[in-house]
Amino acid sequence: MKNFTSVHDVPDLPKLLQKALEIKKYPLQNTTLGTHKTLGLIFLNPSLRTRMSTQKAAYNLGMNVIVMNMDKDSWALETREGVIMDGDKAEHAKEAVAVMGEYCDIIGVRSFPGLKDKEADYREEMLNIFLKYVGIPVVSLESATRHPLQSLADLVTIAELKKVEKPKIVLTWAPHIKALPQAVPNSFAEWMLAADHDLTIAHPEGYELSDEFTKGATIEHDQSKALEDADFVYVKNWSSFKDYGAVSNRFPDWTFDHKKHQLTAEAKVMHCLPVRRNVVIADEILDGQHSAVIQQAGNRVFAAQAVLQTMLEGME
Ligand code: AN0
Ligand code: CP
Repeated sequence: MKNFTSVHDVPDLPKLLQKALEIKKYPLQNTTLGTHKTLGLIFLNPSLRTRMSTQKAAYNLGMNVIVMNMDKDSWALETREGVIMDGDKAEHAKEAVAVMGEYCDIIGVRSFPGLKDKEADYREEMLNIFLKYVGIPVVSLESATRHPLQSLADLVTIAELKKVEKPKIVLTWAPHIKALPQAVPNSFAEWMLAADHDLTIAHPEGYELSDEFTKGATIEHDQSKALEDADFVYVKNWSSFKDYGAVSNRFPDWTFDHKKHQLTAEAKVMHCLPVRRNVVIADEILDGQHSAVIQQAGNRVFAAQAVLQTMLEGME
């Protein structure tokens, strides 16, 4: 596995999932695999879980880690080609990225979409600059359109908690006060379908995701109907793909609460976090016995460790 930017980079998905589950049982079996290897974690946007879990995973493999908060601590990066750089951007991403590649053996990058220009975001401008100029393997820490480390952790969590071979998994849109990326739901859909799971996606009309990610899922505009007999409910807000980045209607009645949960088959409730309580998911669910959100965040370590270990094994 040269890079890890989407499920399409994974040569054998069941094998990677098994590896993550095995690492969870024995996390310290390969503490020298990464000796004298450096992982760079480059954040152009905030993070709690991705930052800490990926760092922990690298430490479990004996790697050194350099965390760089580009948005706060570094020069503002230009990404456009051929521009006269007489504005507020001090450095072109081409040089910055190539330089970072000199200091590291594997690099992770988080780069959110601007949510203004659909084509630019879905072209994955920043991620592609890394892929082109860094010269070392790249791990996505959430790009404009995908969050593969999250999705792998979600797959691990479902594998641990499922009671039937093919559980009913529902990804439901929920309200939010801000315009959020489609990366988490895009990626979740893509990974669940690649893993041959039974996926229903519920959202109000106007919040359709790009069908590049959802082909094979059942789409439902009636949230209550979608939730019937669900074994897992993945709650997440996203802004409109069609009317790109817009939050035209907030649909407050889509908040996931106890009443909604009663429609399910005692579903486990998932969310990537951070979650706004009583906007996206009600207190009684997050504080109750059906919430899987902490286990899910815990599994981020083992997802990241499986990915880093696979890359390091490929370098031996
Ligand atoms: C981000 C998102 O929805 O993509 C990060 C989630 C991991 N969420 C927020 O900005 C609240
Ligand atoms: N779920 C997730 O990626 O969280 P952070 O944004 O805190 O890293």
